[in-house]
Amino acid sequence: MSERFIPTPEDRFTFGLWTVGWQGADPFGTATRPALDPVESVERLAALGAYGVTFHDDDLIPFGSSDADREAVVKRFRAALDRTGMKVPMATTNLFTHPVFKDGAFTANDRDVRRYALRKTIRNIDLAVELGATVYVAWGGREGAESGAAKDVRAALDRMKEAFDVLGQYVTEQGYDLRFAIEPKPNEPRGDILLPTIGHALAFIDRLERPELVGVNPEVGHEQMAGLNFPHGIAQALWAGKLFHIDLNGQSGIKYDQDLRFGAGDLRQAFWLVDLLESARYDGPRHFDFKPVRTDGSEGVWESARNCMRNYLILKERAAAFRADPEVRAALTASRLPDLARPTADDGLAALLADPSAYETFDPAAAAARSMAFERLDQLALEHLLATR
Ligand SMILES: [Mn+2]
Repeated sequence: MSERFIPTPEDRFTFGLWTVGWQGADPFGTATRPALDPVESVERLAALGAYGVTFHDDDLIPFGSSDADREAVVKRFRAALDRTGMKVPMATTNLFTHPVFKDGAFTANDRDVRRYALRKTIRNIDLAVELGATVYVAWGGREGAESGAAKDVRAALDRMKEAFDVLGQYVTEQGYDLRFAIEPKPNEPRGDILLPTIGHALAFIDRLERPELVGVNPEVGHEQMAGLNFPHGIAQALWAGKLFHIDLNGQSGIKYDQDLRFGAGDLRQAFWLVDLLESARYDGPRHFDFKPVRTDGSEGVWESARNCMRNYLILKERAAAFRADPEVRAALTASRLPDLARPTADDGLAALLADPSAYETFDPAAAAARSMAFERLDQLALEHLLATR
């Protein structure tokens, strides 16, 4: 492959330990690859040009470890970070693997489980902050139900709010520089999951005691599983000032959560996503949450990690070429994009009501006859994406 599109830490690419560490176990088959040492993941990803790693508590410290074992693991992990210069910008809690979380964590019907989930989260928040994380992701994969009466959704949302209020109080009292990012997902593993989309999460955040501490961590495949346009969702999260983190991967349509490498699946949505993140000067980590295909061995794991970053950089170059093309600029003007950026009633309500051209003499038939010229614009984008321009 060419020497172009080689990532460096300045690109701020990060990977979850659980991504490259996925052994290939799925609901129908057992692992196809051996377990990976988190220290090896740090070293291999650093060598590939990544900026950092992220983790669930149990990715790093096996569930049920003694305090002494925990300390030893953290010491060894921290040494690998120091040696490689890798950062930990984000961490999260595993509130889904152990059977204790079979009915959820923050919204489990069982109060003891909810209290345990809060303590488990707080314990890992302390470690996350120690390792330098400023974002704490909350994916409530088990918060949901398979049947109607099993979950009182309004009560569950009260408990979800209570959890984020308590966690917000904790980080505030500790003086931590840490914000939370809710990761929406419509289903899987639960039949239906609470806060299923970016929009649901944004509306929920507004009801919290400390909404400024909570944003979203949208994942490409999760929104696409709901048939939604991911770049549109990200645009709204940016518009709301709530894009605290992002999970990049690939998904082919409405089906199970595929977690393909970034750039696989819906390539056009990936193009518009990179165009949006770069145009908006999103300055957070570009975090990959994907699964290396279970058909491949260990070398395939590192190849797919490299390709996630490579595909982002290729799309970044393609999007920049699209935006810089004079013909594209003319086409954007022909499609009236500059006009959309202009306020509609900046002359005020009174002037709007007194303006005959806004209604009395407005010619709807003439306006309806104006072509928007979107076809040409989209073909230019496609040709830039395919590198034919
Ligand atoms: Mn996923």
